[in-house]
Amino acid sequence: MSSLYEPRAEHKFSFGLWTVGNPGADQFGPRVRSHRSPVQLVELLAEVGAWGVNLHDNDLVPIDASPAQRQEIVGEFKVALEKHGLTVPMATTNLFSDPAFKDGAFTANDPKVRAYALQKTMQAIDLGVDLGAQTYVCWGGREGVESDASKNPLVALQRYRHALDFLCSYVRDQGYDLKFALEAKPNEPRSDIYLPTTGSMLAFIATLDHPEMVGVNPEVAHEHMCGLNFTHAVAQAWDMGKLFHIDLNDQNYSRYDQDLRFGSQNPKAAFFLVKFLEEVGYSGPRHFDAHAYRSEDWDGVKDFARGCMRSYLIFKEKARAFAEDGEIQALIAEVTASGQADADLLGPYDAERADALRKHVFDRVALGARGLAYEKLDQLTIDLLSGVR
Ligand code: GCO
Ligand code: MN
Ligand code: MN
Repeated sequence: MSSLYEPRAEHKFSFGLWTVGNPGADQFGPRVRSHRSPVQLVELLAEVGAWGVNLHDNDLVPIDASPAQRQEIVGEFKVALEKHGLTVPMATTNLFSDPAFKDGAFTANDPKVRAYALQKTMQAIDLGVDLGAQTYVCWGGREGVESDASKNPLVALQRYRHALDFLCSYVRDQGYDLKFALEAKPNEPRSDIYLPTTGSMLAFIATLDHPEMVGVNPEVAHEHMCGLNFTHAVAQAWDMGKLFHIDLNDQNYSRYDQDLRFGSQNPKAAFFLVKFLEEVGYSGPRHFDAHAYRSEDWDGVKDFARGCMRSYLIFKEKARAFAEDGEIQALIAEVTASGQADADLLGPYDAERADALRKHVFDRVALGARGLAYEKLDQLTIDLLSGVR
């Protein structure tokens, strides 16, 4: 095994406590793995070579812990982080497990639930900042409905906006160095979740009081669940300067929420994603929001975590090979080649150029007849990815 594929701190690989700590319960059966404490999970992550560990408030501090218990738990956790050299780049709030949130949190119909959700999030922000987090993820797991009879979608959006405006102001007031990253998901656990795609989140951010404090945390599985191209969503977020964080995993298109090991299901899509992130110079955490198959014991969980990071690094190396492959690059250069005439026609708008363009005579038939060799290009990509090239 080459050291090229060994995780290092500079790669910024992180996992949530809830990912490697997932005990393997599903809708049809109970947990299959024993409980591991946050401190044990930090040890596990250090052993596999991760850089960061993320958490929901209640992954670390039980929801009914007393202030003294909270202090003790957080203290022990900090000691473990220090001992193993792990960092907490991101934190978030569990606004979906407790029955109080069965109708959502920020968008719940009951105003007391909405107020409680804000209180819980402020406390979780304090905890995250105390642990060093600079990104705060908001995933609206139960911000949705089974029936539109229960909630007006416009009112729900207004409530959502109020919550985010409130929390941004709170962070500003406290002087915290913290940005929010909104995570879209189309469904699960609700039938329909509000703001279902990264594109919806990006549009919503523009309506907030402090849009500069808010970006997105796109997740592979969430866009794939609704059949979308994840890399395209990430590209749009990047283009807008809003790619604050990313959740990497994998997912069969249109199935239930699977949280598979990164790159395991759709390696070609994972390759183009990694290629994109590396080529634009994304410098944030590479967070794996996935979990091991239910078939696994704790050794299997380590195999899962190592596999996520290894595949990322394999695709990173393949992206380099793609960029340096003469035949591949020649094909790309051929279809994108432009002469002076194209440059003249495609410059920025001015009246003269518009006039020239109106008068220009195109050989439309020749344009349509030209073969683009994308079959060849894609097969070369497959050859490259499968290691025969
Ligand atoms: C999911 C989500 C969550 C969130 C997490 C952080 O599908 O359950 O991806 O794992 O990312 O709650 O906000
Ligand atoms: Mn998810
Ligand atoms: Mn996620």
